[in-house]
Amino acid sequence: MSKVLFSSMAILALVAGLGAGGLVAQFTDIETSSGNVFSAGEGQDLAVNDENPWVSTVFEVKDVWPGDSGRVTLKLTNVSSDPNGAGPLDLQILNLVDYPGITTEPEPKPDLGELSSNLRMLIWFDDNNNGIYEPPGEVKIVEDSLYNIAYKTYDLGILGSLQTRYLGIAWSVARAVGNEIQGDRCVFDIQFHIAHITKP
Ligand SMILES: [Ca+2]
Ligand SMILES: [Ca+2]
Ligand SMILES: [Ca+2]
Repeated sequence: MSKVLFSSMAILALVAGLGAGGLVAQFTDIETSSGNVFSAGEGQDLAVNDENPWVSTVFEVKDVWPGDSGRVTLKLTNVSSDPNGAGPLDLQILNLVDYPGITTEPEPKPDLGELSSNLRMLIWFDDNNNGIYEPPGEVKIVEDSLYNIAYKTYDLGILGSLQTRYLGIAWSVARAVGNEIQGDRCVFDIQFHIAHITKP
C-alpha cells in the first residue's frame, strides 16, 4: 500500500518540474555515437601440409621389419589473417590401438599387439624442412616409443598469424626387436590444436 502511494507522489513532482522548465529558453546540444559494433575476431585457423581441413593420412606403413625406419615432415600454418590470430599450438597422439594381427608360430604368446611399444618416434622442429634432425639448431620435442608418447600434450609454442612451422617425425624399429611384433598393427591419430590467447 505504501508503495503505491509513493508512485503517485513521484508523478506529481515530475509534472510540476516540467511546468517550471517550460518557462525558460533552452540551448541544446546532442552528441551521438552511432553504429557501435562488437564482432568476434576470426581467431585461429590451422592448415597442415596446406590442407585445411587436414584429411591426409601421414603414415601408412606396411610390412615393418626390425631395423626399418622412415620420416615425414609436416608444415603447420596459421592461415588466419586476423592480427590477433596468434595462438599456442600443441600436438597429441590420440586413439592409439594395438592389434595383434596374425599370431605366427614363433611369436611369443599372448600376442596383444606390441608394435607401438617398439616403434621409436622422434619429433622435432625441422626448421629447414629437410626431414633431418640437426641439433643443436633444431630442437627436439620428444623421443620415445609411440606407446609412451600417446595421450600426452606437447607444447609447440605460439604460432602467429600467417606464420608457418615445420615438424619432423622420424620412426624406427630397433634391429634387436624380435618376433613379438610379427604381423602386429597399430593405428593412431595425430592431432594439432591451436588455441586462443587470453587477453590480460
Ligand atoms: Ca602378431
Ligand atoms: Ca632439418
Ligand atoms: Ca605381437
